[in-house]
Formats: sequence, structure tokens, C-alpha cells
Amino acid sequence: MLQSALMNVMVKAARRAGRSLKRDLGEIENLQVSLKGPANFVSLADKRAEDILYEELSKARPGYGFFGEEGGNREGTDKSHTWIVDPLDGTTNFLHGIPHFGVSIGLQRDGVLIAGLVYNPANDELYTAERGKGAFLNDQRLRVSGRRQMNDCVIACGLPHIGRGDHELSRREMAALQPKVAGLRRFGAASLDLVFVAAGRIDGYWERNLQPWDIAGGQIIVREAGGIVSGIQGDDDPLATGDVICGNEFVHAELVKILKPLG
Ligand code: 2AM
Ligand code: CA
Ligand code: CA
Ligand code: CA
Repeated sequence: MLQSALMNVMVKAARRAGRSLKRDLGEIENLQVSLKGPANFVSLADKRAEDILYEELSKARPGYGFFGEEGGNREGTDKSHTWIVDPLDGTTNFLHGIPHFGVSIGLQRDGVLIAGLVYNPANDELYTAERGKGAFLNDQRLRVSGRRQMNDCVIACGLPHIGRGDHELSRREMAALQPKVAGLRRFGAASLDLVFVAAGRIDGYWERNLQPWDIAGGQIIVREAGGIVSGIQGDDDPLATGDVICGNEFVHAELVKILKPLG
């Protein structure tokens, strides 16, 4: 895979942030965990990783806007380009020592995602995509799964957090899906759920009440791997609604058919 100058910038930033996260994973007890809201944890690890991403990305592309979970919105002089960044997606996993979390970087030009990266530092899996150029896991080209029978499919989901989301709706969704599929999974890092769909490891994924930084990096990777990503309506924009349904063409359509009527 010939990597563009832009992707080199993103990869360098993500790997540096990943090294910081791996160091911090070794000393979770020193990370000064605090709460942003009920069950909404943030730690020094999140903040250090975001500082690194901001430093690297703004050094290489001065002027681009930067929209990160921990730093808020920093407007740039270049009004067309914006980074959408989650420095540590899966903080709860991280703080429990579960090696399933990601660094997520998306780049929008004039409101359209043109590049995405999701990196799991714990196993060194690096997922990348640029618009029109395909999706990759390290050097390997990605393709969504080809399964067309829901009862062969493994589907991942998110669950609403304490104090957030519609817990009753979530129970109805699980009750509707569980008897139809080979397995339901809840991994706890939205960015990695998306790229698992891109890699064909899981056949579909849905979650509600996400933020743009959870979705931006992974969304373009799924699309470049031949998958479909939408909101719950089936044709809406997940970055606008915060709700995501994705999968191969068949699984996406089935998930929309099952989930949309529920609310
Ligand atoms: P985070 O770890 O970056 O916060 C999993 O369901 C997704 O929800 C993750 O991408 C996670 O991102 C996010 N998340 C975890 N706890 C949350 C909370 N209490 N409120 C909102 N989002 C949360
Ligand atoms: Ca968070
Ligand atoms: Ca997140
Ligand atoms: Ca985060």
C-alpha cells in the first residue's frame, strides 16, 4: 500500500498517541480518573493522547480545524478542513485494563469525510481509509463480510450508559435481534466496532447516542470496505444524528428493517 502524505501525518500522530496510551495502561492507578457525567470517565491518558494528536496534526496541517472529545472545538483559519478526533475511544475498557480501545481520527473537507484512521495500540492494528482508495488493516485490503443470512451473522451493539439514552428501547432492540442472529456482542469501543465491520469480523453493528468523534474515523473505513453506514432511518447521516447502523448491504438493510420501527 502506497501511503499518501496526508495518511502519513495521521499515522504518525496516532502511533505517538498510541505509545502514550500504552505507557499509561501500565499505570492506571496514577491516571487521576474523573467523571464528566454519570459513568462518563475521563483520565490523564485521554488528555495526554489528545494533546499529542493536536500537536502532531496542527504542526503538519496548520490552519485545519480540530474537534476533539477532550479539547472541544478549536476553529482553524482553513474553514474547509476539520479533524474529528477521539484520542481514547473505550475509556471504560482502558481503565479496567481491557486491551480493546482505539485512537480515532477523521478528516472532513467541506463537510465530507475524506480520510479516516482507527488504531488499537494494544495489538498494533491500524485501520485506514481515504475516499476512493479503499480501506486497509495495516497493509491488507479490507472488505465487509458477504453473509446474507441473519442467522449466520454476528452483530455488535452499544448499550445506553447510566443516565443517558433510552434503556427501554435498548431492551426492545436486543429482544428483537437476539433470536434472529448467530451472536450479539458488546465490545465497548464504537470506533473498533465500525472497523470490525469493515474487516468482516462482524457482520453488522448498531448503537445510539454516539458523538461525531466516536464515528468519524471508522465511518469512512466501513464505506471504503464496501459497507453501508447510516443512522437509524437507513439513509440519514450518523454524524448528524449520533445513531449508527452499519453492515454489508444485506445486513444493513435487515438491521434497518428490524430497528427503525422500534423508535
Ligand atoms: P469513550 O470511551 O470515548 O467515551 C461505547 O458504547 C461508546 O460510548 C464508546 O465509544 C465510548 O466512548 C462511549 N461512552 C462510554 N461511556 C459513555 C458515557 N457515559 N456517556 C457517553 N458516551 C460514553
Ligand atoms: Ca469519553
Ligand atoms: Ca468515544
Ligand atoms: Ca474518548
